[in-house]
Amino acid sequence: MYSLDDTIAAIATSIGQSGIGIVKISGPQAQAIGQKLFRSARGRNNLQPYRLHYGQIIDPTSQVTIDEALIVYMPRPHSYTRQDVIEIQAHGGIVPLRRILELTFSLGARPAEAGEMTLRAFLNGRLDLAQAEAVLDIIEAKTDAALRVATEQLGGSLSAQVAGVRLALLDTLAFLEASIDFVEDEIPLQDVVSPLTEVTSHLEKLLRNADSGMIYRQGVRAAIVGRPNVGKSSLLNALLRGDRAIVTNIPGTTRDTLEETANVGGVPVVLVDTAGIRAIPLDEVERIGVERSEAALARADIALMVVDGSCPLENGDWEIEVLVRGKPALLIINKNDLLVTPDVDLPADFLPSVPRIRISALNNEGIDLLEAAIIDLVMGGKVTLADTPLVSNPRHKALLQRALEHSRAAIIAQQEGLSPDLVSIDVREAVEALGEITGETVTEDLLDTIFGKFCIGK
Ligand SMILES: Nc1nc2c(ncn2[C@@H]2O[C@H](COP(=O)(O)OP(=O)(O)OP(=O)(O)O)[C@@H](O)[C@H]2O)c(=O)[nH]1
Ligand SMILES: [Mg+2]
Repeated sequence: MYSLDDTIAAIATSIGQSGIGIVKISGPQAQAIGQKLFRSARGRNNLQPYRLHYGQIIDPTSQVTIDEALIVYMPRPHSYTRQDVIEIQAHGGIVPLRRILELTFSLGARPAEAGEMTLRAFLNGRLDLAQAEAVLDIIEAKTDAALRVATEQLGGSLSAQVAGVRLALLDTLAFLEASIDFVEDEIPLQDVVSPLTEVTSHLEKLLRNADSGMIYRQGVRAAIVGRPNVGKSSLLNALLRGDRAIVTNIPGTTRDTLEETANVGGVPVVLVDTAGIRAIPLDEVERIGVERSEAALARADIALMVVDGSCPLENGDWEIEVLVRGKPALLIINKNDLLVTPDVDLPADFLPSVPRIRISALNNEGIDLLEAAIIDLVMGGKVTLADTPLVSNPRHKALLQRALEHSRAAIIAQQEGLSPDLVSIDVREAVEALGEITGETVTEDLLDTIFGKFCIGK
């Protein structure tokens, strides 16, 4: 079992060179340790709660000064972990921060494990599990939209909905269990089907938004494919609004795949620029590059297929078309600026029913339309950052689905007139699945997996 009795310490800021860095101590001995290694500039060493004290960090045995620092003492329960917490703001170099951390160890703290501060916040009831997971999502957010989804989850929007549904299920469960033990006329009859139906429609509503939520949180991979020289690297640069990839008029410029994350309407899109695919590569390097392009296409969630709109399709385009078929894709007709007869359409059987967007990567024309088309493609036309909280975590989605399946099974069992103990089995399963989202029912293994993904010091 986890221990909350010992005192843990860690560097809470990232390791490197920065203006300041923070060492954080949490646990019963935090205040004593803070007191021992701090010497106030005003000569008073008494750490008053929630006040920023200015002074020096000193090695208590040698009296050597380690750094100039600010220190704050946050007594329990009004701290991140709901334990006594000391935060030391020192200069953000590796050496001073390590020295301060080692001092805390010599005074009785032990190194915090990854995510252990947040784990303590969870174990002490300050955050539920979904909120704790949101902390990591905030740290890892790659776009404003991802950040918004995560802060809402940290604020408890998802937890509140899950708790509400779980409560309704518990109510039904209580009735079912009571009817197992008593004959029917001893307890007031209660409708089972309609509250369960309400539960299923609530869960369906939450699940409806899960895919877009996960896309905001995790992003998508998009492979940019096409013949040599059609403008794939130019497109990558246009979407990144920068000069990331080398662009030349020599076919075969890009020889290896290149990845960059672009913010497309709030969705983190990992763009993979690939070597132009041609059936007979010039040399060994290009042959390997082409293999990598095909592998990148296979791994991607969506394909952005680029063709040169200033000339008719070539055999090479058709060869790539075969590789793209069946994948969610956009057909990007580039070099629109060179178009002599702009409305000559490509054959309808070239990537049939794939949306076509004309752009000029060179002049940045049509890039906003392309971005809208990418969003449409990955969100399936339904972009939702609206009222229902966005389920953005695959773990939550799987548990909501499990709860939904068991709720549906319980409705069927009830309608078929099965005995209350049989109906209650499914209701209980649904309750447990929801409890795993917020952490009422969790195993130590699950907590290890979740908090193991955090950084040390968080
Ligand atoms: N006129 C015009 N030229 C373009 C456009 N997009 C790209 N080009 C030019 O086409 C040439 C090839 O562009 P790249 O972006 O390197 O093409 P690529 O598909 O990455 O080529 P490889 O890496 O060789 O497969 C360069 O000379 C670009 O300036 C466009 O929209 N209009
Ligand atoms: Mg290129």
